[in-house]
Amino acid sequence: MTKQKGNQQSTKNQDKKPQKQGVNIQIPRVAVPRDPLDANYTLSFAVNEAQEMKEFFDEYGFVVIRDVLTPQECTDTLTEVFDVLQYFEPQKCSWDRNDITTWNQWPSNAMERFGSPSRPPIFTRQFMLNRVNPNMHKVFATLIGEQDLIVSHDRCCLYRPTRNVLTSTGIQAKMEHWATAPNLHLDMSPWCYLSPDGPVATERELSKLRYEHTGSFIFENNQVSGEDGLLIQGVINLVDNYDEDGGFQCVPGFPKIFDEYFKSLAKQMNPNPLDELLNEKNLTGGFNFHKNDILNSYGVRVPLRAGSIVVWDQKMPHGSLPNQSSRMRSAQFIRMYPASQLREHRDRRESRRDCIREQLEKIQPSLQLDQRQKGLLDLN
Ligand SMILES: O=C(O)CCC(=O)C(=O)O
Ligand SMILES: [Fe+2]
Repeated sequence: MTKQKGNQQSTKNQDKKPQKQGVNIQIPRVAVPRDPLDANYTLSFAVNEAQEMKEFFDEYGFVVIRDVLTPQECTDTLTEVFDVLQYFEPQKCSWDRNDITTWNQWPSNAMERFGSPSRPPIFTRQFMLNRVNPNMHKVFATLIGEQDLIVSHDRCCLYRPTRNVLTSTGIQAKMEHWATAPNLHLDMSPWCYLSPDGPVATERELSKLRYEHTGSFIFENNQVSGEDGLLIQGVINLVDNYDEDGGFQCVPGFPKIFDEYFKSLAKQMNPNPLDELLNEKNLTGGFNFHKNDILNSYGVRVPLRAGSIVVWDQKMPHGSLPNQSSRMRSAQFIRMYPASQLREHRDRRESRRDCIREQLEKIQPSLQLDQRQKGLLDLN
């Protein structure tokens, strides 16, 4: 345990004006066990190892579950990731998955800096099937302790290799400019989570959603409050991912000190965000830790196999580190939450359903969904 001071934080979109904050609390430096069979990977559990999975999650705030997708399902998902890059704007985008020398021009609605092929969520066939996959459902149900869940509709990522990359001139080059931005963030507002006004503030935001744009599904993910209880997010990994390939990182054990950390930070902010939640704009939604925040040095990479998922407590600072290898990284993002959280929102729920139905209609041949799968999509 080391005592750290001098934290800096920024609310999303305010990266350029960091406020210096001293958070005078102990941050534990937690070592994470590796897989005894292959130390390249973080220790993982099988889908059926419920007790072990829960114990690891309680201790570290995250856990890796292996073999949630088959190798074929990973391949099919990855094909769809490339389809987004290749066919979204065929007239503009010259991307060919089989020719790395073409991996330069991203579609205009991509977020290249974050390795995100599409800003809107993805609604392709295998992406939808992964969302309603029984293994996926089981992992979230085990950790949340509830079967009746709703699945999110979210983005994916593709991190290009940055070492020994074949270029159009035929040489193997270091492609530093292909590296993504390192980041550490929360997909929630700590102020909404801790303040008694949090539920009112998030309700105010959520009730505005009518899903005219699929971006509403992204917005929805971050609007949570302390009333929602345990919230869990995940990254489904599509390609074997080693430390140096870049990808998911988090601060193990942090959920245990979340309340203390952010209450301490709030006291030193002016105005105090816990008092001003209903008056100040931009206090709901995500939270970015500044790039110089000491908390970055507590980030631990979580390397994992293709077909594994890493799931974490939404109170966990997490993000990713850039690729430093000759292999690519690719993953699908996912969240599940109790259906009870959607039940009271009648109007929003109707438009949410309509939007999902509309997206499903575009998938041909159409998906034959059973009751359980429809439940996850809130279509029963
Ligand atoms: O693994 C990553 O790239 C980070 C993913 C992330 O931040 C998320 O899914 O919320
Ligand atoms: Fe995130």
